[in-house]
Amino acid sequence: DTALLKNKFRGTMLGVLIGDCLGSPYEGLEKLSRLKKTVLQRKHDKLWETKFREPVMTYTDDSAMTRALAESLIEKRDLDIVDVAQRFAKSYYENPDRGYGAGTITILKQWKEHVDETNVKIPAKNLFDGLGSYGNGGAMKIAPVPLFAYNNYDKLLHYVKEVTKITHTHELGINGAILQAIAIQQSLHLNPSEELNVSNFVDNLISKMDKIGDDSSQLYKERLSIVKNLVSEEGDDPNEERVVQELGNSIRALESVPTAIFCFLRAQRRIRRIRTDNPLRRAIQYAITLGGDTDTIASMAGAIAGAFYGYEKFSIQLLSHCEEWELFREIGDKMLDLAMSQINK
Ligand code: R7I
Ligand code: MG
Ligand code: MG
Repeated sequence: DTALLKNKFRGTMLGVLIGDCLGSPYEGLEKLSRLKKTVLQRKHDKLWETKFREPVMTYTDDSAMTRALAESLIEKRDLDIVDVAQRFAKSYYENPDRGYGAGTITILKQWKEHVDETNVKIPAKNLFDGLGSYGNGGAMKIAPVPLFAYNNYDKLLHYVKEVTKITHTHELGINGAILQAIAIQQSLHLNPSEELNVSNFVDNLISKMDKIGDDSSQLYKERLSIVKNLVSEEGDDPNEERVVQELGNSIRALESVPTAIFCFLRAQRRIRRIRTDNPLRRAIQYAITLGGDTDTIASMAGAIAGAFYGYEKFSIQLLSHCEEWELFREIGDKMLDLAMSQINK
């Protein structure tokens, strides 16, 4: 069904953008107090439901790098990591104040003068005493890859690794990007008018991480079992303290990708003090209440939720408050054309 797929591709790109724009004012804060949750609720009521004139909410590195990766895929009609690196560096120098991670900045600066096949992979390898970064920067920008390879799991794995390694070579950083990409791919294939089978969703992720079979994928598997336990808890008040303690809310991939998946899954049903019938909004708003790396966790949860529910769950009022939202929607459309041309090849 092309109409549904078009919706889902748009929803994925816009989920990245909206989660990032809404989450970034809270980045680095503690999990929100009850009072702050009420303030957040009112602010989001206004943003999602009313039209008003206000400076547009700007996006951060998460959306900037996602956009650059998508535009490279669309232009080159395949993954060309040198072109991707050039675009990452270009968009960094156009606006260096989007909150990039320190390690990523080091890489972008080394690419400034010239990038080619011989030096594209070197800066990432040298980071953190040669261990490479385990930050969530690989996962935060991966959404275009599950769109590109939406029907092909092996291709997804291969492309995620190829593109992630130019910035994140630590196994935890790469597997975090793989997990986020698989979660988006799974969402793209599900029918949003049917109730989501939450435990199937997690079990599929667990078995795919299991097949990867290295040490760090085991750590992700453990986190995913925690996700499953937390999601199955009854009541409408998921204890944020425990969620943060057991899953994390940090800039590390291991402490944020499973958390984002949890936010998406838990938002299938009511959450106390988040008053909305819209589960996509609930996922993003809940991610923000956890504090920590809010732009990235809300953006990753937004991408998974957007891939599941599609474009229609975003209100036009909200979209119109976000920088370049029309461009992100258009990128979704172009990614769909590209993905289709790949399948028919
Ligand atoms: O992963 P990265 O691009 O950062 C993404 C985050 C998101 O939250 C964005 O919204 C933005 O705020 O930044 O950037 P990296 O610099 O690769 O990783 C992020 C941080 O994780 C680093 O600056 C380090 O503080 C830490 N880190 C490590 N510390 C020690 N040893 C990552 N890898 C290591 C490591 O191996
Ligand atoms: Mg950011
Ligand atoms: Mg962040």
